Amino acid sequence: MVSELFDADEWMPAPGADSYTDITAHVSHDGRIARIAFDRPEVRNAFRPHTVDELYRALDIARQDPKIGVVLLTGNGPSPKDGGWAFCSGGDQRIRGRDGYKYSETDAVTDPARAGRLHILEVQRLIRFMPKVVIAVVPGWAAGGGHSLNVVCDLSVASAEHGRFKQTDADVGSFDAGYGSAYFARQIGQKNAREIFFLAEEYSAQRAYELGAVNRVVPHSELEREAIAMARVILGKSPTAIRMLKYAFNLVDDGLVGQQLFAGEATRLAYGTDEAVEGRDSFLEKRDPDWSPYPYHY
Ligand code: S0N
Repeated sequence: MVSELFDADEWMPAPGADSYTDITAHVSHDGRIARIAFDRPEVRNAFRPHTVDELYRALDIARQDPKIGVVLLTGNGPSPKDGGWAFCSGGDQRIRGRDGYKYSETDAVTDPARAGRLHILEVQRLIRFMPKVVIAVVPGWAAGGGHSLNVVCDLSVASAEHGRFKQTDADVGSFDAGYGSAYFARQIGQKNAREIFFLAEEYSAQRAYELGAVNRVVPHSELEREAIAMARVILGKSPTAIRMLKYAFNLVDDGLVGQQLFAGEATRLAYGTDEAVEGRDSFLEKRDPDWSPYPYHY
């Protein structure tokens, strides 16, 4: 069983799924939705570097698949130990060293090639920059780096019964000073974000909804169905409009990188115009371009 909430009729294994040990990856039968899940429920879906490598790979496969329009990011459960549910509890504290994380529990020492490599941040950027909607599907705890992943996803839906949130970074001396905190403050306001980080108190899915940290709170048994329904609505929209809107929402907070992503899409759209074709053809035909059909104002 993948997860108690997993509906086997909805999904088939994603490309490369067989090779994963710390996550599961599926696509819907029509190939349009990806479901990527942390699969370490016995540690509240904490991630080790190996987990992050797999997660990055699965997300990047989804990013490059032209049919996939929506990605669901979730955590499998419940824990076989105590029945607890988690989205993700952040970095695996058992293998954290002074200069980074050991690759896995069996590593004798921290791998110097990976030491200090905060590569969950690369996953955050991939979610943020991919031209598709990523929905956090939160069946239980979102804590530490898992809390930050919820922040960075485009939309979030949480379990009413088990969805719980806590930003433990200051408790364990490991802080996300990027999207996880500063962008979070943009989402829910400075005072609220500072309270969540400085006091590190647990808060409920309902409170997360009231703060604007999740979009919907639904009965636990409905969680994945609701996420799929949201994805299906989004898939009914124009892919170009969704992509431009995502990059427009990002732009103001992402500085020149945000502008670069938005501009890249604008350039791609411009390539499709007769005007741009005239520019290319005039060069290839070694003649002056004729811009006369193209007005300075529409
Ligand atoms: C999630 C919490 C609140 C759940 O509490 P609950 O329900 O009482 O369960 P527990 O009994 O505490 O946990 C059940 C079992 O799971 C283990 N476990 C839970 N979380 C982790 C974890 N993160 N790492 C390792 N093990 C974990 C428990 O130990 C327990 O195991 P057993 O049954 O054997 O006793 C609660 O569990 C909790 O507070 N967890 C820790 C949350 C936390 O502090 N996470 C780390 C925060 N920091 C980060 O995530 C940084 C991440 C990161 O990598 C990063 C991000 C941004 C920038 C840089 C970095 C970087 O690389 O450093």
